[in-house]
Amino acid sequence: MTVGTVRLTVAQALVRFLARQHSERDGVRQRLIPGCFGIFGHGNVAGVGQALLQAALLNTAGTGEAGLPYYMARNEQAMVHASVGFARMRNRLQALACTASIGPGSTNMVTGAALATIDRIPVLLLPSDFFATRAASPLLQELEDPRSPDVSVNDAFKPVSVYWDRINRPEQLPSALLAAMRVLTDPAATGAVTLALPQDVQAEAYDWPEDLFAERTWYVPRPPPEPAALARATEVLRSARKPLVIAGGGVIYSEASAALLRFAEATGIGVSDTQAGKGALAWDHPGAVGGVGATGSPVANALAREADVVLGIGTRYSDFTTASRTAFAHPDLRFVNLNIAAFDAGKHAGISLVADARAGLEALTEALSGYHVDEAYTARARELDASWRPVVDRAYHLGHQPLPAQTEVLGALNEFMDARDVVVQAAGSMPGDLQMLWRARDPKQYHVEYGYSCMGYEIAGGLGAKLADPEREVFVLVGDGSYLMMATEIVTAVSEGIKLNIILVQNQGYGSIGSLSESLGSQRFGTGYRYRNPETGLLDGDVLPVDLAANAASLGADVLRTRTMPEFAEALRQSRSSRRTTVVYIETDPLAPVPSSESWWDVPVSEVAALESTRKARAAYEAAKRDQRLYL
Ligand SMILES: Cc1ncc(C[n+]2csc(CCOP(=O)(O)OP(=O)(O)O)c2C)c(N)n1
Ligand SMILES: [Mg+2]
Repeated sequence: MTVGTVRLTVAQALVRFLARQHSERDGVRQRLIPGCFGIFGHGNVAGVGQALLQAALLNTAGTGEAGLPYYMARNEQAMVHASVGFARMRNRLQALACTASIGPGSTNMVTGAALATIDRIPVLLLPSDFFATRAASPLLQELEDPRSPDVSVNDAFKPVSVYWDRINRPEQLPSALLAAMRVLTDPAATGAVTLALPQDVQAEAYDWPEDLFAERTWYVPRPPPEPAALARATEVLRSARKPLVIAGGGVIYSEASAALLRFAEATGIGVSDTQAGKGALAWDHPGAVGGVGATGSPVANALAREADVVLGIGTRYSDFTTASRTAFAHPDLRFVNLNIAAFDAGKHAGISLVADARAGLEALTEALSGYHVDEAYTARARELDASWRPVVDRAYHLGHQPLPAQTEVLGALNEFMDARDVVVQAAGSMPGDLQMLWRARDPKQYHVEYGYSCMGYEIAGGLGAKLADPEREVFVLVGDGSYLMMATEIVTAVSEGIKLNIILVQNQGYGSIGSLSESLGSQRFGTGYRYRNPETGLLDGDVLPVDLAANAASLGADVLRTRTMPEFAEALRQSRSSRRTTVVYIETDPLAPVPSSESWWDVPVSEVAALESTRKARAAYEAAKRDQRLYL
């Protein structure tokens, strides 16, 4: 058989290849890379940029060329966040590509790459690189390392990528592309995949075998647990008197909610959730016990303290989840870890149950047949829950004056949203309040990025989530601090007609870090947005004349300014019924009371200090630290 070739540039071959990749799970096949975000500069405008243009024009002309829709971003970090929001919404079965120019355009993506890798969300990054031939070095924006001309700024992607390659020769492209697709669709290995593309190589032509461009399907597996491991896990779970499930993001990505529900109903074991797992079980299911850990609910945290067996499903056990390893206090505590990644399944000396969350839950439900927690356990969970519900209701309707409390804003939004609407958040005081108080009714309703908790994710991530599921209304909650870091993608949302509801919560600074600082004896130093005060020399002067609502309007959004909770509720209705991206602006009191999670987070306090506030905080720190333990 003679194999034909087709002459294309490296960038044209890349685009043509990406347009023909598909993923498949449970018999559902879809485009794996359905689009590409980008910002052009000299590093990619004539290479990848030309290829994207050519593909778009040939696609429109009906030549049979598969297109790769292009979305122009305003900030490269933001376009990676948007891609993460997209892939998370698509349960990691689809990912977007991101093309950036050489130098700063590319390194702007490093933060997004770290976020994707930490959150285990697939994204394909295509930073541009200096000439492979070095014909014109040093280029504009080229790092010149006197020790090695082979080093480039794109080496900074290595520690934050799950796969990294530089395409210095056209011949290297096919195997790099196949490896990239494999890693993107491997649920145990996925994250940021980086293919650095020297700008001369992007434009270089080559005779590619036609087979490179065959339609390809990448099957996303659902590996079942190994029988012996299942037997070990079952034995430990059967012996449990006070077990607790921790549902992490893996439950949602695996679409295992129905299996989790059957497991919870069959065994009676309480199900707590993490930031990525919230909504895996609807909040009002009798088995749901709320968020666990440093920002969890006192219900889950009481059950966690008493638990003799913890069944973690699809969780990485971050410090927030384990309350910095103080959440669990039973002397004979054991962990069973159901996870697709052996790395996570092995944590806390647990019984490792490496499997897809859904397949693993189905197997566990069957293997545990006949097992049920006793009546005392169920009664305890019910009693805790009954005392917690009115606390949440009160926080939702505090009537705080003169400015409303943030918990009222979250409550009003919770009561307003439909089950299928999506709330997006990432950093500040809101993730904690949300994890404790949010009543999620759908597995895709709660979208809080808390692996990297990256300020600036909110609007960009919301853009990606909306792009992934245009039928759902997306409500982005963003603090004034995060807004100032990255409001850029409002412009992208406006230009693409991607409608977002953005709730801008103004509290004049870093409210979260302010209260953290205060609790650690650092007196809210440097956390408020204030004028420098000549009398104290500190940033504790008057409130600044900054108008973020006017800023949002200047970026093309409709803006609704609200001051009271009734005005806020009315603005939510107006925003929802509008077709345009709308910013609902509200100022809240950063000092308003918030219910306690009855938990702890390890942030070390100075061991010696000239300040009495620090010395007091250190004493409290040392007392709390005594409860920290290794789970062996
Ligand atoms: C990119 C980035 N820089 C710094 C931090 C540390 N940090 C966490 S929350 C926060 C303040 C967030 O301010 P804002 O968005 O106004 O929310 P608030 O705390 O007021 O609720 C900071 C600085 C972070 N998470 N991400
Ligand atoms: Mg703030």
